[in-house]
Amino acid sequence: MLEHKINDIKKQVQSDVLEIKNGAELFELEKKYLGRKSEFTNILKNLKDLSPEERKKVGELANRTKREIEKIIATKKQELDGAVDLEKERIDVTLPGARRGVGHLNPISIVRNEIEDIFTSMGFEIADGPEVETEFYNFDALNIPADHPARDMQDTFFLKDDKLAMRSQTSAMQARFMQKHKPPFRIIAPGKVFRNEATDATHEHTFYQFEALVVGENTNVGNLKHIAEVFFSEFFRTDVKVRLRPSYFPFTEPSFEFDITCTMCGGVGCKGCRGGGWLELGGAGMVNQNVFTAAGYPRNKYQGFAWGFGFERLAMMKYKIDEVRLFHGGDLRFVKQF
Ligand code: FA5
Repeated sequence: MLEHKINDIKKQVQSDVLEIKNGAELFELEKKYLGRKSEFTNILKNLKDLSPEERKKVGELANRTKREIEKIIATKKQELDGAVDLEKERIDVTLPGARRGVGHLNPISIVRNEIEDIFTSMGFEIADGPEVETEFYNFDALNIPADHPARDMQDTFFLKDDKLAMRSQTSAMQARFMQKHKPPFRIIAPGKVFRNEATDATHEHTFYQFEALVVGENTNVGNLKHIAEVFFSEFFRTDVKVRLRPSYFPFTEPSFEFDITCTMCGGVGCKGCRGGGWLELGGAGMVNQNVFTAAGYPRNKYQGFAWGFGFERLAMMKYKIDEVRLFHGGDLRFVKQF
């Protein structure tokens, strides 16, 4: 009688377990058949009331069956665990891969990296300075008189405290660097500058310049021209000649407008250079002695040259871009072309 019951329970477990779909259901099944209040536990508890022979027989069967039921449950548990893992790890190798968006350098950064590479290969150091600048470094130390129009609100972004301004040229780095270093040295100072001007295809209010500053006891215009020709030939990967035209900047004496042979026609004359064969690039000159004295150097002991060029204009020439506002416009269709 009891033996039948035990065998029935086992059969019941065998058939019930087939319906189990998850751990919670399996837990319930285990409780039902082996739990404290289960029929099976009850049988085991009452074994003591049987005669010794019967107790031995039924006891053996009950214990064996209990182990078997435990095994059925353990096997099911393994199966369920395995199934969960498989589900988690399932991959459909035929699906197209998830494309990761890769960042892109803005052409300004590309140009900046290239400029820095060329100059460091020529033994230049790279100097960095603040974008919020004092009037002293942006104007006074550069020999720019108090009544110079560049100091007007229309040209320069002054901050609330009007002794501070967003620097309007990287030349502001000249006195900063000189105060802390003794010649000879050669540096470039690349960075962002700001001007309060109406924008058009060739003018931005925020743009990048790089200053070159070379100071020694005998540095001369020939050095300026040579270094510039080496740099521009490397940068444009073509033989570039430099032309200096007289100009005026308060912080250089003499001062020059700086032209290079047209990179599109090599100087013969084309549409890009309006037939002239030359492209205007920026300002340059020999450092004015007043700048040296403002930085704490003795007058007439040193001489040096400086120039300031715009990154955007260089990038425009290199990549034949005809609109400066594209660089900071945030249009991915533009940036992704580089
Ligand atoms: C200067 O800023 C002088 N500091 C350059 C200099 C340095 C002269 C050292 C002598 C010695 P200028 O204002 O011309 O000069 O600007 C230099 C270059 O910056 C220009 O040739 C041009 O390439 C770029 N630039 C000027 N204004 C803008 C603008 N609004 N948008 C884009 N690029 C500009």
